[in-house]
Amino acid sequence: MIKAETFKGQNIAVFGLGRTGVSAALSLQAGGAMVSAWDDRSAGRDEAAKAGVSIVDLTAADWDAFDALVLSPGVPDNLPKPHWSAERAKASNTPIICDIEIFAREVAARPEAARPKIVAITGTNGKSTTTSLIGHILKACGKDAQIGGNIGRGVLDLDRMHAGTYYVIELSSYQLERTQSLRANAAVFLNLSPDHLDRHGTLEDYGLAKQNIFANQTDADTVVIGVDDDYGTELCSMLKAKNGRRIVPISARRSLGHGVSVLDGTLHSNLGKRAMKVCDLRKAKTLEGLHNWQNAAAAFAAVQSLGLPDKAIGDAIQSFPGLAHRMETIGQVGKVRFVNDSKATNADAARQALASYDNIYWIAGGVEKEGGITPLLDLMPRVSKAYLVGKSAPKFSKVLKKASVNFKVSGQLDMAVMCAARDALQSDQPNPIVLLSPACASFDQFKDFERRGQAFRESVETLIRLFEAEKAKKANTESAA
Ligand code: UMA
Repeated sequence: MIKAETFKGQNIAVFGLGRTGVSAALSLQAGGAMVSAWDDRSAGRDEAAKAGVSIVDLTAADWDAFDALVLSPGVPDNLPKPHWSAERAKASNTPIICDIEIFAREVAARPEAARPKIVAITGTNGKSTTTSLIGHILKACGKDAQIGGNIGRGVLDLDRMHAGTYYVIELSSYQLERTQSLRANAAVFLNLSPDHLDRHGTLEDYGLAKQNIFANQTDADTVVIGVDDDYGTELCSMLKAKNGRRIVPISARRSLGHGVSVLDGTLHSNLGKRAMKVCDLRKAKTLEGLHNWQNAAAAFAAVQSLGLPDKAIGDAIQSFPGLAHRMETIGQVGKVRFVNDSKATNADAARQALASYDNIYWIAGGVEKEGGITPLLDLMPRVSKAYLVGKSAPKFSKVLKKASVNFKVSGQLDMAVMCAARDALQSDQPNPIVLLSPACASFDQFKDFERRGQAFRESVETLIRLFEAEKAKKANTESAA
């Protein structure tokens, strides 16, 4: 755990006692702050109390006494409707921050020579793969890499910092909009497409929240920026015009005069005096598809800027074991492969998986994002049948019906897995894929996409056990006969 010593003696309200709130409260308490923590759910409060968090009823607290409110990223302070704790904070002029801001202040408080290195990653899609890949490369090169933020462990839950630590932090717009002090040695901005608009209102404001990742960078620091979408191209030009730091464009679609690009599967670095081939990404089986090639280019550019050697980075990219919940093969029943892409919480992310396979038995739905699944209709020839789950089912049914796509409303995920597996097994198609790639958030049925992916995994594992038991029974009967 990182002790938040910069808040020593301060009176801090912490609202939301999920992963962020509990780790922030414990870190602040360990650093000597007076913490008053609360959650709307009594179960959340009870669990946090058991972990040692100081629970105080914030509905009845004197908000003028607080120096800051640490508000969990999933709790809105403005759109779609400010949470009551945010309203109380605003009314008493209490600054609203998040755990990333606390972390950033801890880093900034250390003498320059004792500071860890920070690699921060944002973008609408690809953040988690890029974050994990960067962590993997650093570890493979013998560095003490700590991976967290919007992925896995909350940032204050990571191991204590020292000068040799590399913190690789995935950052969501929810976190970045409450972060002012972060200085990233390498900041990666992958792409931007409509997402989380209920919270940010417009694409412009969503993008501006994400641009906080560059705040406080100096000319010793690096910006890595994806230029395969218009937003990234414009942002790159704007940052270049501003100057003041190294800017490395990356692309999986075109050659770049200066930057890192992937051409026909080969990763090229054009950063030094001459262009060089780094590695053949077609050999990296966990990094299939153009989107993953862009992630690999981003990871290369980020760690290269920290002084790691090109050859070692290339070797490490090829040994990347892949990411859970992202086009992750869970197992096989007969000819049917089951792929968990629960991380695909919007249409853009689901497009990547749908474009990678044929004969798809597609499980989709949940809390729909702007545009729903309409942008995916061009990929429907690859879908043999869709299985709709969650809140979006009635709307998605209409879209699929109009597009003459074969579908069924399954409601719950386990039911969808069962029906999709049965249909895929009974089909006469070669290598069918049961794909969970929801194109939706999970919050109507699960706590987050990770629990949704876990539930998919459990359903598939149950099916595999049943299938194996059935096979063994058949073999026994046959040998007895
Ligand atoms: N709560 C209330 N009242 C409310 C709303 C929430 O009391 O009106 C409480 C809940 O009871 C719960 C807590 O707030 O106890 C949940 O807070 P949270 O939603 O911020 O969840 P955390 O567990 O703190 O997880 C957050 C991130 N979640 C979100 O941003 C929604 C996690 O990202 C992140 O891994 C974690 O912090 C650690 O940093 C998840 C995510 O889905 C993976 N992120 C979104 C995405 O990637 O699209 C942004």
